[in-house]
Amino acid sequence: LNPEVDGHTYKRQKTDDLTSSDPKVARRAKFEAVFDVIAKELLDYVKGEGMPKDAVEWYEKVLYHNTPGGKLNRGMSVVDTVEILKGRPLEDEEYTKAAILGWCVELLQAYFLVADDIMDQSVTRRGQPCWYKMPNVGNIAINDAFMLEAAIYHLLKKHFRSEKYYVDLIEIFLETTFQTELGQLVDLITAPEDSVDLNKFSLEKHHLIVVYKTAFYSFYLPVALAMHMTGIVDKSAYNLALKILLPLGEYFQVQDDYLDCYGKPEHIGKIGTDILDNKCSWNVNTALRFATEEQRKVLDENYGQKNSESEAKVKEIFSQSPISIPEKFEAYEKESYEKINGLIESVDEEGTGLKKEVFRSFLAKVYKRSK
Ligand code: GPP
Ligand code: MG
Ligand code: MG
Ligand code: MG
Repeated sequence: LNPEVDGHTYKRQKTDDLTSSDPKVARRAKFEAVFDVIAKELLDYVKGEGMPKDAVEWYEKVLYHNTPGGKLNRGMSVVDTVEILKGRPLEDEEYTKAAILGWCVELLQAYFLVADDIMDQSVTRRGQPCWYKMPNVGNIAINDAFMLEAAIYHLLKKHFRSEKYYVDLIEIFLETTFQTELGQLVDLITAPEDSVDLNKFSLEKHHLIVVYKTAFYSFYLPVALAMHMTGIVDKSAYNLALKILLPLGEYFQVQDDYLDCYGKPEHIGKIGTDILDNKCSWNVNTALRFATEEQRKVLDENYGQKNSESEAKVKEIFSQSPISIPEKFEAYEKESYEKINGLIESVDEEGTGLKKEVFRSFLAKVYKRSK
């Protein structure tokens, strides 16, 4: 594989990371190494179909610009969950299969993000320009997003066709995609560009949006895939997983909303657009709940206006008492952590074949995250 296409270098693991004495570095490098394998399979297929060299190179860039390079929490959680459920280290072949499913989740995420950045008119992602903002990309990014999604089903067929749970994998990817698109729909129509009406927002609406646009694909999907792989068939086990993972996903998206305003772009890798985009985010809903009459007036006049002066005025109101978003967020974070831990403690391990550790490890990955 060519790490450098058109002068664009990809952040790739160094081969010595695989033997790093830091277990985190080594684990990530091992997972990233599987991406090179599946990218090669996809590119070989495209070549085999007789596609011209520039098309193969284009797809290579699409895959590498958009799929690795994030935190990889979702993808690596598939591997972690399989390992926890099996209760032992994985054999090579088991590891590779779990990692391929993990990369399918990352491809789904890549597909969503390429499309989401166009819809949200975002500028940067993971410290680089958004894909549609890259030279010569533009609207081709729409087709590129579709091709990132298509890769999932190509890989599932190639690697899982003969497994009993093959149909379950396809169904859960399709259903989760639909759920995410529903969440995205509500996110978008609640944030029209030309008519700002803060009365349309509520924390209930926010709850619906974030569960659908984020929690199903980011939290339930990785764990459910691992459950299918380890032979869990009991419906009640999947329902129990949902009961914990949807609140965890909601907490995660509230963090995302908070960081959109309060995270440093250099640190979170993206420039927040929620205020400019008139989004029904946790910040504005919380602000509406506590705002004085004067503060409400400033919000009505400036939220969702496409200019940085208005955005700055909204940010100023967010930080003022009695709104004080940072303080409210800290309290929310503590409360969510306790609530989710309570849910985890109530898991019946014997009855369901699930393990508390699955949820504990996922919670630990996101609790108090700053990016
Ligand atoms: C996160 O919203 C939600 C998604 C990335 C799902 C998109 C779904 C599609 C069907 C395209 P966000 O806009 O807050 O994410 P970010 O802050 O990372 O842009
Ligand atoms: Mg969005
Ligand atoms: Mg976005
Ligand atoms: Mg966001």
